[in-house]
Amino acid sequence: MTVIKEVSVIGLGYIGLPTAAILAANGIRVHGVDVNERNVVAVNKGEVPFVEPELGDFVASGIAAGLLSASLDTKAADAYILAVPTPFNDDYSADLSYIEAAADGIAPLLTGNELVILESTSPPGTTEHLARHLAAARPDLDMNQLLVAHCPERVLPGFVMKELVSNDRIVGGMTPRAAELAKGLYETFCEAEILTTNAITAEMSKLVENSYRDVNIAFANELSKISDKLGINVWELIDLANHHPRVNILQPGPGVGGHCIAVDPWFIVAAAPEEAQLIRQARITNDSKPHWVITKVEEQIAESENSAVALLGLAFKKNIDDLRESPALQISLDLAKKNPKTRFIISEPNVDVLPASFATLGNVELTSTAEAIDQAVTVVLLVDHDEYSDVLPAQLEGKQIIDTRGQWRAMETEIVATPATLESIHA
Ligand code: SAJ
Repeated sequence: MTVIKEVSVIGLGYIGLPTAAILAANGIRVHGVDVNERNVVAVNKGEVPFVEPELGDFVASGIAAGLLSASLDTKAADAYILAVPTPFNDDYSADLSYIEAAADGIAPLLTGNELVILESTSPPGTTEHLARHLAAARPDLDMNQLLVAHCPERVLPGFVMKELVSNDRIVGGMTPRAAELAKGLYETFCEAEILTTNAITAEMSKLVENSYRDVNIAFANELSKISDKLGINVWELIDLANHHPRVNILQPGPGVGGHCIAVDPWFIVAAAPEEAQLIRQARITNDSKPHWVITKVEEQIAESENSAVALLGLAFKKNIDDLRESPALQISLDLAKKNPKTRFIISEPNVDVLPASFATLGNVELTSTAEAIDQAVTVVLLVDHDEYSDVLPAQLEGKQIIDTRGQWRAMETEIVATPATLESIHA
């Protein structure tokens, strides 16, 4: 096989559906496959079952052109792309069951010479595991004929349709021929550089990128604890240090959230537990930050008993509605459970209702930012949503402030100069 005309994409989520749609936009016939019937029905109607700018137009055009379709079962094609989840188990090893299930759907359709690409973020050795799984299911096929490659996604949610085209890609093949064929497929829509390597190096490159960020955020989070102990303003400290031409410290916060940076480093730790000391410690340091913030808030609660606390933000990072692995959510939930006599007034501009995990808690409510601040004695800023930049110094006067993101750092000098009541804890 040299020219790929038909592709089956397994998993129509945040990565699979954009990939399917952009392939269709470039003239390839694409079958999307998903276990969730709701997703299949939506895609066949030209709709997108989640929020991602520009994706709707691509899906609608693909369906209208007859180049994109979706189904619950896998359809035969020249190439298969797996974009299914790889969550981790309780012991931090990866759960490969979604990959295996996708492979089981592909195996009976293989005739030999097809290309199979794994896009899911995976521990080192997973592409080989996939190849062996397919070979075991089809002993009648020559294992050397199976063309299996790994091409990790690197796109940032919210910018997926642009970054699919503009980001460099890494393609790792089980064989050089598999890598070259996969490169040719991505060249149909990717305008940036496509670099080829072997499968395990491609797997590690993705994990290393996210671990690099995790380790650097852990450094910033450790600095915030040290600075708090020594009475230093950590935001000023980092700003000053970053004036050095070769220093670029990231920003501390209430912890690291999302389904990538808080997860991927564990795959490296599981693969090389003795060697991955720094990477493991970064995970521990970042995971300890929510508890540290909770302690700070509880110190304030103890000082002003039974008074209301405003919690600003629940999302895992600014200006999104994604609550997965969110430290802000964890902090809010734990505080409300541990302090039943305290009233917690939550603001989250990007959601309309509190998640179900709050349902049994009578001391929590969701309201507007202005109202939450107005009714609180202690104000805890957990996410740096743009909306919180509009808060005026006058609204915070007389309140205890815990700004875990440093979003109000500039305002602080203005406030601190006037009422002695405002105390900032630099998280
Ligand atoms: N964070 C900080 N301080 C910082 C930067 C981030 O506390 O200075 C926190 C954020 O608030 C958030 C978490 O880290 O809780 C992760 O946010 P992020 O914006 O750093 O990354 P993600 O998880 O949205 O996306 C990452 C990206 N990877 C890298 O930047 C190396 C993206 O390119 C990947 O495609 C994505 O992971 C993925 O899917 O793996």
